Amino acid sequence: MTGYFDAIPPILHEGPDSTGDFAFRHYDPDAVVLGRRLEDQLRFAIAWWHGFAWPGTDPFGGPTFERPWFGDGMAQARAKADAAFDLFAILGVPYFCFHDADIRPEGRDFAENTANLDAMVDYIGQKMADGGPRLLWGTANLFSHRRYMAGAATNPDPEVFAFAAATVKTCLEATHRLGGANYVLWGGREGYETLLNTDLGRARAQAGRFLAMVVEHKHRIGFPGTILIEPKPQEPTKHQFDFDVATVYGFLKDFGLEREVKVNIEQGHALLAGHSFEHEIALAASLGIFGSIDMNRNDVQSGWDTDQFPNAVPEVALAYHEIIKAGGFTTGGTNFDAKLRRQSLDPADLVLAHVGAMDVCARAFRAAARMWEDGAIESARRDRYAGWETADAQAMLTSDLGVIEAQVRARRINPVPRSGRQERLENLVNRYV
Ligand code: XUL
Ligand code: CO
Repeated sequence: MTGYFDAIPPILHEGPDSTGDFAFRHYDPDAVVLGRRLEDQLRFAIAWWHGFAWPGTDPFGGPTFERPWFGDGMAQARAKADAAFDLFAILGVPYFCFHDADIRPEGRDFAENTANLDAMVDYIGQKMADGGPRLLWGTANLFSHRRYMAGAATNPDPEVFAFAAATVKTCLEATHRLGGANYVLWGGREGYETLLNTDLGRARAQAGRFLAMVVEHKHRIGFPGTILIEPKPQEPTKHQFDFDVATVYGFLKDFGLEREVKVNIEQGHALLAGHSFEHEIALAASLGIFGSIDMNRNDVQSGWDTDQFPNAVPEVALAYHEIIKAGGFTTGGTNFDAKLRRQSLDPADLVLAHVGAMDVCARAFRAAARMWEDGAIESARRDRYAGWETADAQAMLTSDLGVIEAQVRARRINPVPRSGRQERLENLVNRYV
């Protein structure tokens, strides 16, 4: 132990009546829900970048956090990893996620970046071997360094494309070495600020080839995990190419990658795209590309990505209901891509943010599971589409407009509108959450 979280005990499940702050009320990892342990259903992961690398800056102010591991050297990177594994142990989370830039110091060039990364992967690998948590996903930070200001794969400069491709190769290999379950690509700068200096078609083709090369390399090295794209409509770039799940699916189809790549859906990104979280999950599942989730929430009034810890059980329950319907997680999980508010300075704040989020998710998952087991929503959905189960309705889908017109005339079809029963269904959900 580093001593940073010294005053804080391991968090245990004490049940809903517990009065302590440092306790789970709803998250009992060993409780069996829908035939699996809750830990295996939810597959919680902690995000290295928000928890340990982010210093509390905002567009108007500098760092507010003073973590003892802040600094540029390898010793600081190791101290950061030590603190991270202390937090993982206190919370008992089964997974973590990282970008290369979160775990290693920035080097002067590609060779130094890679050497730093390799050394930190060795260090983290040893800590994992001691019974620590596993890696849900690794990724490359292709958006913070100034070389990426005009994009990585989509950059007008082929040397930036090369640097990014070489970097992803090293990060995919690092993820493989650590036994990662997935590899994520979030294209934060893969888009543009102004069309006046942008060749859209060329940039999109570069991104398609880049992704295909990542998939080819995955197979070359035998990485068994899933490649995931994380959609987001804007921020930091004004127009991002991976706008939402539907856009990503069109992109994957275009480059023949729809069976190779799935999506990591983030709650805040869904809202920025004008969708609900559950819409994005349900759509991805129906297209066969649902992979994993980044669990957070946005401030509903602010209109940007505030990455707050989840705290609304009804919202989270609807998201998990769609995940349960999709058959649950396979390689994916629930990654807390969420950060503290910048006034939350204490080590305890970092612990309690995760305790609350894990409890909200557990409570929501249990509610969603009850809703699923009772068939509350699903049977109402089935009833609404029951007309399509008849032979006539099915036959219509393989006929043509002329045949259908003849039937409308012969059978004097004259549809009678039926209630969508939205309020009744909302009342029903409220009985569970
Ligand atoms: C940014 C975001 C990223 C990705 C990984 O909004 O969500 O942290 O999750 O690059
Ligand atoms: Co994210």
